[in-house]
Amino acid sequence: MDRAKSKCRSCGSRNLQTVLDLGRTPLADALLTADDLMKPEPVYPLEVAFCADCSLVQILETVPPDVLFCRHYPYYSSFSDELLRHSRENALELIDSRGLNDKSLVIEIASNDGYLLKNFVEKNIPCMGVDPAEGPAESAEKIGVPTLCGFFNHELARQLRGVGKRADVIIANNVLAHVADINGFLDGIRILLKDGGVAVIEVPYVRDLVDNCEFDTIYHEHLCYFSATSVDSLLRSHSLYLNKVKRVPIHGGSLRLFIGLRDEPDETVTWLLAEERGKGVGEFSYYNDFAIKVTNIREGLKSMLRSLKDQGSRIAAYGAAAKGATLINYVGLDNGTIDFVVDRNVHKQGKFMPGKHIPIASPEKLLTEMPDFVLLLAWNFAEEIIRQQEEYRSRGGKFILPIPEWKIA
Ligand code: DWN
Repeated sequence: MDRAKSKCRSCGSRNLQTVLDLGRTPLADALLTADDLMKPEPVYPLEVAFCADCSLVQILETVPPDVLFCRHYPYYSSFSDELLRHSRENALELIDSRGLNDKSLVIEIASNDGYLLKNFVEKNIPCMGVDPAEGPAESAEKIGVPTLCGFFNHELARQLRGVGKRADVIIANNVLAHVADINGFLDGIRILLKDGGVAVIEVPYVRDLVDNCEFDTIYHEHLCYFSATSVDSLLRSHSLYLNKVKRVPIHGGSLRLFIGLRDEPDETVTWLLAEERGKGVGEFSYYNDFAIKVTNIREGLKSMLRSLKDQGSRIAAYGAAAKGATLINYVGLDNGTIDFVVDRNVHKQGKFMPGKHIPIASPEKLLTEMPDFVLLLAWNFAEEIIRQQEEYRSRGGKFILPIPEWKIA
């Protein structure tokens, strides 16, 4: 989709200005089997634009959701201890602050493998998950999390309300940014939320993306990159209101949005909106030099890795993450530079990275092969992963963190 024909996903404006163009890239979570390597691999434009009217940063291309979140969607939330801890903290805080009990109803949209709702099941609080990816949904059911395998939208919300379901709490983490029909999605939240209920939604924060050059978190699943300014405007157009907001470090920096049916913003909202105005987050100039910084990161990483290879070093990577696919494809790291990628998600092992077809193995391979360096593609979990790999490091192995500037850890 070229920019001239595109309309803002939130406000419909055509006043879109390109922030960064990562070219035509494969789908970040479309890991390949050995058989797939012989077949043509679909690639799609990955261009990021800023809407001058509502400040929403967004990609222009919309890949059909059933292509992105298909049967073999490989992302399972439970492979990160930090994400499990972060999610449990969120759940227990909600149970306490909202006084949830066996008469309440919690609905999570994009509930994945039950990683978060299991905390409500444990406390006998009625809950249900909604997720279109069959694998994770089956995993959730296996641990006792009732899960409806499908996409959440306005129609599903109407059906649920029609059978008397109204939620005290709706949770939707890392999904609002993924939704093509964002307007139908938010209308669905409005009709499903009980009066006095709260929707708690986490989205990657565009300021962390820009300030820390997290360009690799740009891929086709992430249609929108929110600021408090852009999300406040989007919510208001659906009679939903941002009443509290919290910056959280997960996934490279996110916003946790507390949304209600009444317009009652607290000081966290007024303060963050004012701070964003001060920083110019609602102006194109804030994003102006992002593309230049990203190009510099690419060139710096490429030449550093090339010099390591010239010295005879062997390099692997850790994390068959979606962000890892964006990085290796944009920087141009193929199996001539990266020998293999390791990941503890068993659904990814034995497959190949999109685009560069680097093989994915289990983390044990770091000790059997002892590469000199490991490029940490899952840098957002650096502490957890490096702590696990003490043995590899004690034998002299070194990690390379790729952004915002590469460094050896
Ligand atoms: O928005 C999304 C984010 C939340 O998750 C999804 N659309 C896709 C996905 O993005 P990602 O793949 O970049 O997410 P992660 O969770 O940063 O990926 C980390 C990868 O590293 C996973 O494949 C799991 C793996 N891992 C591991 O092998 N050992 C992770 C940890 C913590 C570990 O110890």
